[in-house]
Amino acid sequence: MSVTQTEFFPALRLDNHHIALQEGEHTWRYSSVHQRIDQFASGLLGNSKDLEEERIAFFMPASLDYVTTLLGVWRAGGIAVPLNIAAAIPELEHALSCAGVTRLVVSGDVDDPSLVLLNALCKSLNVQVISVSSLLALQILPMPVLTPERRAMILFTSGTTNKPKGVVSTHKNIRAQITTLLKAWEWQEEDSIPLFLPLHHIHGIINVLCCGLWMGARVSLFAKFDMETILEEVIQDHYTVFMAVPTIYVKIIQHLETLDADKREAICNGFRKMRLNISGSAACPVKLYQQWQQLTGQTLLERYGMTEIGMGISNPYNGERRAGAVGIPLPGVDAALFDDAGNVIDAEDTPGEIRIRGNNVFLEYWNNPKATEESFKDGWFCTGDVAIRESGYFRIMGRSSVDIIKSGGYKLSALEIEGTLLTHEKISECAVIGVEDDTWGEAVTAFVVLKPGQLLSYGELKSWCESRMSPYKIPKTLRVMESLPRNAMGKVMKPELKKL
Ligand code: MCA
Ligand code: AMP
Repeated sequence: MSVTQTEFFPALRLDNHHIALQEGEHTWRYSSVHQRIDQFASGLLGNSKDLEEERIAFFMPASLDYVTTLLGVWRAGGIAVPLNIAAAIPELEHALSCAGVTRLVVSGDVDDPSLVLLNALCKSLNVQVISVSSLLALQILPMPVLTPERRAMILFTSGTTNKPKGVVSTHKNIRAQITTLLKAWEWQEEDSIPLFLPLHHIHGIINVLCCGLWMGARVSLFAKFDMETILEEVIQDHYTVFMAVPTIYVKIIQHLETLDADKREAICNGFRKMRLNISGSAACPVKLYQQWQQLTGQTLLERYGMTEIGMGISNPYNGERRAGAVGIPLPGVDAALFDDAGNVIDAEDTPGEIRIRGNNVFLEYWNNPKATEESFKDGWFCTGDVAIRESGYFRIMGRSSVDIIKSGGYKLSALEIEGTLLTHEKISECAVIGVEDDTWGEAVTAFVVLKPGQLLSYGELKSWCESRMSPYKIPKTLRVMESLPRNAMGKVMKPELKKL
C-alpha cells in the first residue's frame, strides 16, 4: 500500500471551496491551500522527482506559510522538521545538526533583521535558508508516491538525557494519530477550532492543525496565545471545539475573575455553546475540571499523549468523562500497565508503567539506535509514565523519573537545564527540579552552589539564561545553597530538595 495524494488529507482538493484557514481578517479555501502546497512542493523538488527524506526545517509561527511548508514537505517526500520559534540559538543548533537539516524555510524575507543570528548559524552549518514565496513554482510537478513506512517528521522531545532527541514519525504513524482522533472525538466538517499552541509539538500539529485539515474543518491561526482576541471570537461563537493545556484554562479563569459580570457571562456562554473542550499535555487538576464545569457547563475531556505516540488514551466523547482520569485506550491503540519485572498488570488499582503499541507509535529516535532500543520492550513503547486503572479508566500517578518536568504543557529535561547552568562562570554545582505550581503545573526551580566568594542574583541568572535556553525553561526560582544533599553514591537527592 502506498500513500497517494487523495488518501492523504482528503479535504485538500481543488473542488473543495470550504474555508480551511483563517488568519486575522484573511481566510483561505481548501482549493487554494491545496494549490499553494503543490506549488511549494514543486519548488522544493526542483529537478528531483522525490526529496528522498531530505530533512527540511522551518522556522515560523502558525500561518498559511507554515501549513504550506509542512504539507509541501510531506507531498514532496521530505522529512519535516518544525523548529521552536522561541528557541535560543544553541537549541536551534542542536536541532539542525542532530537532524542533518539541509534547507531551512522561513516566512517572509530571508534577510529580515530578526533572522541575523539564525542566518549566521545556518551559514556555519551549511544549511540553505529560503523563503516560502521563493519556492512557489509556476508549474506543478508530479508528486512522488510514498509508502506508509516513509519517514515524515522529526520533533524534538526532552528525555532524561542532556540534549533533546529527535522523534521520527512515519506517514503511517501520522495517519494513525490523526484518524483515531477524528473517530474518537467525532470531528466534523462543520467544526471550527482556534490554533494558538506552539507548532513544534504534537498537540498543536496533530490534534489541532492536522485533524482540522484532514476533516475539512476551519482552523483559525494565531501566532501565539492571544487570549483577548481568542475570547472575543469565543463570544462571537466562532468555534465549536477548543483544545488547550491546563495552564491555558487556568489563565482564562484568572482572566475571567478580572472582568465585569456581563463580559464574563458572554465568554462563558461562548464556551458553553461549543460541542467539545479538551485538556491535555499535562495533568488537569480535579479543581480545574470542576471550576471549568461550573463556569461554562463544559465537562473537560482529558486525554493522554506523548510525542512518541501521538494520543494514546482518552476519556470518551460519549460517556463518562471522569475528573482526574485520562480514560481508555483510543481506537487502534494498545495500552497496558507493566510491573518492574515486565509483567502485564491486570488487577485494578495497582500502579505500573504505561506501555503503548499500535500504528501510532513512532519509528525511532533519529540517529540514535541505542535510545530507540532502550525505549521498547517486546514491541511495546515504554512511556516512563506511571498509572493505575480504576473501574477501567487509566489514572496517571506521575513519572518514573524526577528529571522530567512538565511546565505549562512543555516537557523539560532537568538535566538539560542543569547542563546549561553549569556553564555559568559562578556556578559550581546545581540541581533542577519541578515544584508543584497552580498555574504551570510544575515550576522549574534551580538549586545552586556558587564558586567561592561569588554572589548571584535571580535577575542576573535570568538574563544570562535568555540567550541560552527557551524562555519557558528558565528557572522561575533560584535557591543558593552551601551544598546539595547527596546520597552515599554522591548523587543529588532530588526528593530532599522538593521538601525544601
Ligand atoms: C510561557 N512562560 C512559561 C511557559 N510559557 N514559563 C514556564 N512554562 C511555560 N510553559 C513564561 C515566559 O517565559 C514569560 O516569562 C511569561 O511566562 C509570559 O510568556 P508568554 O509567552 O506571554 O506566556 P503565554 O503566552 O501565556 O504562554 C503560556 C502558554 C504556553 C500559552 C501556556 O506555555 C504554551 O503554549 N504551552 C503549551 C505547550 C504545548 O503545546 N505543549 C504540548 C507538547 P517572563 O515574563 O519571565 O519573561 S506535546 C505533548 O505534550 C503531548 C504530545 C501531549 O500530550 O499533548
Ligand atoms: P511530550 O514529551 O512533550 O510529548 O510530553 C508527554 C508527556 O506529557 C507524557 O509522557 C506525560 O507525562 C505528560 N502528559 C500528557 N498528557 C497528560 C495528561 N493528560 N495527564 C498527565 N500527564 C500527561
